[in-house]
Amino acid sequence: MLGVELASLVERASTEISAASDLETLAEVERTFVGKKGELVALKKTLGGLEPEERKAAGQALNEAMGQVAGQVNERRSVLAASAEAAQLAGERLDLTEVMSDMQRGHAHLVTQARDRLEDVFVGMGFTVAEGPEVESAWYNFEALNIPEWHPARGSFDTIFVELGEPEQVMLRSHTSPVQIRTMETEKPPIYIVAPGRTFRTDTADATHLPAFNQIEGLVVDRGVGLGDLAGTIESFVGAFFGHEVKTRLRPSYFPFTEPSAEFDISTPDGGWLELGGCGVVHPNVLANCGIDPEEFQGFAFGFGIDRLAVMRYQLDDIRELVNNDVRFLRQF
Ligand code: FA5
Repeated sequence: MLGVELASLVERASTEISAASDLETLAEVERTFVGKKGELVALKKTLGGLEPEERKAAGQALNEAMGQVAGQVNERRSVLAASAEAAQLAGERLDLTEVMSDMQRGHAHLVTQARDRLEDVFVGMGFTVAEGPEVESAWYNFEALNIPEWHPARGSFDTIFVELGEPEQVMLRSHTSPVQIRTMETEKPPIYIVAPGRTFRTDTADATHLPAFNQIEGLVVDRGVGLGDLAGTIESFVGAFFGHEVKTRLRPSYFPFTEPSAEFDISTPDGGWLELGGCGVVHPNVLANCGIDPEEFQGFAFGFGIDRLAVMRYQLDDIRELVNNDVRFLRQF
């Protein structure tokens, strides 16, 4: 009789244990069956009326049943505890990507974009990128470039001097051409470099001038290169940067470090021309100043304004827009 009752009780207990979906329900089931006032304990109390032999066997069976139910409860408890912990962790997780997606991403300034693109175009043409310091000595900024102290061209660079050492011997570089000298001093031809960087002059800011602006210098030194290669290089670069509908032209000009020298312009959509920079065949004195034999090697060089190029490419009315730092303006590009 007791055996049948026990078996059905254990079965009921096991069904309820598996059905318990959280720890609280499970504790309730535990109390119902194996708690102090639970059904199995109640059954134990009925043993008193049995014969000693029967009581012993029934007691054993009851204990086994209690052990079985308690074991099942423990097993279920560890499963439920693990999933409760997982649920808690999931609830406390901080989704940082959600916070990030609410923020606005910035982008490079349009002069930086123009500079990066210029570098890409020239690297694609086989040039490497060189650089030099923004504070220069008179030797690199002028003398080695064939502009001695007495030379009138020195005045045309509107140089900002730094009060250091001898007067007018240390300056903020007024062009990127000193990088030509630094490169030729340390590298042997063939040389194919471009050198973008900041340059400074006492120019007053207006629609086409800034006192601190950016130039990119180009220098090629090799055997048998000349004016034709220079014109071809400028044309390829302008085509790659602006598109092939933009035309270039060279106008005779004068720079002490190139001979012959030219200024080069690009065509504007309104049918005009915009001066972009200077260029020419490297003067033999400049090669000789850097220990390169002008009989063996020739070269060409060019230097133009990156800010002016950005003005042209993005069709701006005024170069000062580039330094006003108005985010409403900058965000458009
Ligand atoms: C030079 O600086 C020469 N070093 C260029 C050169 C290099 C010639 C190699 C021959 C061989 P220039 O002073 O013309 O040349 O300046 C070159 C370009 O820099 C100008 O055409 C213009 O695009 C830009 N530029 C000059 N001054 C300013 C300024 N104040 N603001 C913005 N851009 C400027």
